[in-house]
Order: sequence, then structure tokens, then C-alpha cells
Amino acid sequence: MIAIRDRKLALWNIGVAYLAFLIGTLCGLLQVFIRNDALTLPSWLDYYQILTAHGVLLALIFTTFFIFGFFITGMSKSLGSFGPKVYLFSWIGFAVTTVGTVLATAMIVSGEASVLYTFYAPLKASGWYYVGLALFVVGTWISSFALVGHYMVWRKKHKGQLSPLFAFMTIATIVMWIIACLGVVATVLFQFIPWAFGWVDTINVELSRSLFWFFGHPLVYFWLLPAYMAWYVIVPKLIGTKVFSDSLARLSFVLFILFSIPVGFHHQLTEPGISNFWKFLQVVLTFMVIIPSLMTAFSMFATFEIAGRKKGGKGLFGWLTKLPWKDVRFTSIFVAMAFFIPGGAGGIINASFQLNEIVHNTLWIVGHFHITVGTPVAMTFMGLTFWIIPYLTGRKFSKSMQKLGFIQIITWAIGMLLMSTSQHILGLLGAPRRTAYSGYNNHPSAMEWFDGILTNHVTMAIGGSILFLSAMILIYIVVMTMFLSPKAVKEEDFVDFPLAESDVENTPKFLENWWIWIGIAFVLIIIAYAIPLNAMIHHAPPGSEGFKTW
Ligand code: HAS
Repeated sequence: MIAIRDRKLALWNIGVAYLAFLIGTLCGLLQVFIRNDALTLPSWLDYYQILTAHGVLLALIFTTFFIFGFFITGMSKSLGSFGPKVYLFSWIGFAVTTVGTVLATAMIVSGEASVLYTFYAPLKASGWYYVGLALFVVGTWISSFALVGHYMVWRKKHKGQLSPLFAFMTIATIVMWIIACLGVVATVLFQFIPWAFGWVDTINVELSRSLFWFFGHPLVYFWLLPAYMAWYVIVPKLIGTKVFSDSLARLSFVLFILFSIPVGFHHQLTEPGISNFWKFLQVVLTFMVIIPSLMTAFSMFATFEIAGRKKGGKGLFGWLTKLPWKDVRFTSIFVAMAFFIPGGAGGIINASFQLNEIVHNTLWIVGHFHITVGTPVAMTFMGLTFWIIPYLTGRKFSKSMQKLGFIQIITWAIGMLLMSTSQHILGLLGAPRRTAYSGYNNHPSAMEWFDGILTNHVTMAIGGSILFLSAMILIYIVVMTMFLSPKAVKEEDFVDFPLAESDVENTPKFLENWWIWIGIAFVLIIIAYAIPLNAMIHHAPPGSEGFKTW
């Protein structure tokens, strides 16, 4: 069991995460009905306001706070309790991140920032929205440096040793996060804030988007890597085996540091003003960042097969039946992984230069991110929630909670399947994204989109409603395990942190030499970005003034 004060810190992070989840999913429910033309909002509430709140609260706030809660718990478990400085800076980081969150959310709620989570210029929000975002990022940096400090203390005491896998992966994710944030910090501090407060009249739109996507793509791996941590180090323990290969796991995280950043142009393939050469180069690098995910898929299948055969599974697939399907902690994560097979394939389609012409800015992309961050990542976090909160509070995770957990993940999976499939199909038919519902004056071509079995308004509304129901079940489980379930007294009632063993004998030491990887990452970033960003600055078109379209 980790120290009480570390548990408190982790619980506060997870608590804020689920508060954001509650409000964000409510916005999601409203959105489904508006997008289906089944609900008209009162004049004081705007579709884009709800869409911004949904994206920011779920994609940024829920994920980030949950991730830090998970990191804090795992780092305290695998490296020992936090010292006073680490503890203090973790709280400061939490406080600054929370202040940033409250400020940004207040701006959205008051209708001053309906700019979506990508806040594309020339849409212009209140300057305080960007200040909120800046504080949010700075807060995560402070929390990150606190964890790095904890790791450095451990390394000083264990000279020449490789750190435990959980700690290694946490630091790799943090390294990637800090480098990635340089892009968004640069655009928010030097472009958006001066422009939004009226200190300058115009903004260089293309530069702002490019700096955003410098951050925006690694952002998706900031969500994904903690899920991968659970897949690599928690799942093997749940199914009764060790990590398949310690060096493979570490290498895959190193590859994310190298290749997740110099790829942002694959979000801007239709953007004029960036030459095809740079887009092509970044598409090639995007295909490199697929490799660590394929390595992860391989590693997971190997882990399952080894565990299943150890338990007597025979034949080609007999081992599958030996996995602990009745354990919701495992099954939720397995379903999450299964969703990532089409989710990842969709990403490969998006990244293919020509295919991107068809799917860019359509509902396909919305479908894509619901079966990447919305299911593989979110559902892994749900699977972690089932044990991490009882672990931290010392309460029971009873049999009835386990049953509810199953209902929750099954409903989430069904809801997502219905909703994201219809979004993918509608996108291929041409339905746009980032817009409120439009029947294009009841144009027959647009009306036909909604004739399909999966794309009709009723199916979509059912999908969205099932998801909301699932979210409410999860909130119930969270509240129960946080505050109300009976305290564990007997030894068998205590929920443990399922950290798998990982053999490090054959792992090369240089994998933990961060300076090599940070150095190579910067070289790749300079190759991919220096010339095009320089061109955007030196050959900038006239800047744009701000627009408030809502
Ligand atoms: Fe993406 C757009 C390309 C992964 C999230 N992506 C987005 C947006 C979001 C997002 C939020 O190239 C929208 C941004 C916006 O608002 O504009 N994406 C990729 C590629 C990958 C990828 C190449 N995306 C993600 C992940 C996300 C995420 C992960 C969130 C967590 N994405 C794009 C592109 C765009 C884009 C373009 C821009 C589109 C446009 O035009 O705007 C890759 O990382 C995917 C690699 C993954 C795999 C899958 C490996 C499978 C595994 C599961 C194994 C399963 C097991 C279980 C073991 C190759 C690891 C077995 C079970 C059984 C039942 C058999």
C-alpha cells in the first residue's frame, strides 16, 4: 500500500477527472440530439459552446487529470513514497492545472470561447481562455517535473540499475509531453494572447495551426501511452504472467518519443501554403510512429497466448478461452484493445496522403477519434478505475460493483460501436465535421445520408443515449468506491495494484539514456519543421483579424 498522502494526491486528481467526465458526457448527449436534428437549443445556449465544452472537458481535462492520478499512484508504488519536495510540487502542479481548467471552462460556459478544443485562428476567444490553457499546460509541467524529480532521486540511490518499467514509461511519456507542449505554449503565449487582448491586430493563421499540431498529434499519444502502460504492465499481472519482453516495451516507448512529434502536418494535408515535400516527409514519419503500436499489438497477443497456454489452453486458439473473462478489470481492457484494431487502421487511412482528401474534415474523423481516444483509451481508464479507486481508498470492490462494471463496459462498447460506425459512414458519404447539423435546405443528397440502417437519426440517438447511460453507471461506481462502499477489513477484500514482473536481464542499458533519445527527437523535429516554419514566418501572408462567429 502506498503512503496515505500520496493516495490523497492521486485521489484528488482522479476526482477532478471524473467531475470533468460528468459534465463532458452530458454535453455529449446534448450534441448527439442536436446533430440529429432532434433537439433545438434555447437561444442562450450555443451548439459550438457545448461542442467546445465536450471536447475540452473529455479530451483534455478528464484524460490529463486521470493520467496524473495514475502516474502518481504507480510512481509511488514502484519507486517508493514521495519526498516532501516532490509532494509539494505535485500539489502546486495540481493547483495550477485546476486554476487553468476552471478559468478556461468559465470562459466556455460564459459563451466567450466557443472555439472548439483545437481553437483554430482566426476564431477568437476571450484572452482569458488562452490564459487558462497556458496555466493548464504549465500546471502539468510542474506536476511532470515533480515526478521526474522523484525518479531522479531513485536513480541516484540505484546507480547502474534500470528503473522499474512503470517508472520508465511514465518518464518517457512525460519527456514526450514536455517537448510536445513547446508548440502550443509558443502559439498561445506569442500569438493568441497578444492578439486576443488586442495588443496586436492580426494573427499568422497558418503558423498558429502548425504550432498547434506540433503539439496536437503527440497529444493523442499522451492519452494513448498511459493506456499502453496498463496493457504492458497491468494486464500481464491480471492474467497471471510476466511482461512479454521488457526491452520491446521500453523500445516502443522510446520510438514514441522520436516519432510522435515531427508528424503534425498529417493534420494539415489539405492546408495550402505548406509544400507537398514537407507534407510527404511528415507522412513518412507518421508511418514510422505506427511501428511501436504494431509492436504493442504483437506483444499483447504474445502475452495472451503465453498466459493462456500456461493455464492449459490447447490448439491454435484454445488459450483464448483460458483468459480471465470474468474479471472486469481484464475484460474492459481487452475490449478497449479490440477497438484499437479498427481505430488504428482508420488512423493509417487518415495518414495516407490521397485518402485524407476524402476523409478530412468529415464525420469520419469524429468516428476515428471516438474509437481511439473514446474507447481504447477511455475504456482502459475505466478498467483502471475499477481497481485504482478502491486501492486508494481502501474500500471494497464488491461483486455487485463488478456486475455493474460489466454492464458499464458492455453498454459503452455497444454505444460507441453504433455511434462511431455511423460517423464513419456519414463521413464517407460527405457529412462535414466541426459544424452544427445542417440539412442543406433539405437537399436530397444530404437527406440520403441519413437513410442507412446505421446512419439514421434513430440509431444514432440510441447509440448516444446508451453511452450516456453507461457514463452515469460509471459515475455511480466512482462515487461508491470513493466515498460509500464499505471499507475493506479482511485481507481478501483489499484491492491490490496489479503490477507485473518484468525481466530486465537482457534489456540494454542505453534504452534508459534519455539524452540520446531527446537529442534524436530534436534532430528529427528540426528536419521536419525548421524550414517550413521558417517559411511561414518569413513569407507570411497578411495576418488575419479575429472572428467571433457564434
Ligand atoms: Fe488519429 C486525427 C492518424 C492514432 C486521435 N486522431 C485524429 C484526431 C484525433 C485523433 C482526436 O494522419 C482529430 C484531431 C482533430 O480534431 O482534428 N491517428 C493517426 C494514426 C494513428 C492514430 C496514423 N489518433 C490515434 C490515437 C488517437 C487519435 C491513438 C487518440 C488516442 N489521426 C490521424 C490523422 C488524422 C487524425 C492523419 C488527421 C485527419 C484529418 O484529416 O483531420 C496511429 O497511431 C494508429 C496506429 C495504431 C495501430 C493499431 C494497433 C493495434 C493495437 C491493438 C491490439 C489489439 C489486441 C486485442 C491485442 C496500428 C495495439 C486483440 C483482440 C481481438 C478481438 C483480436
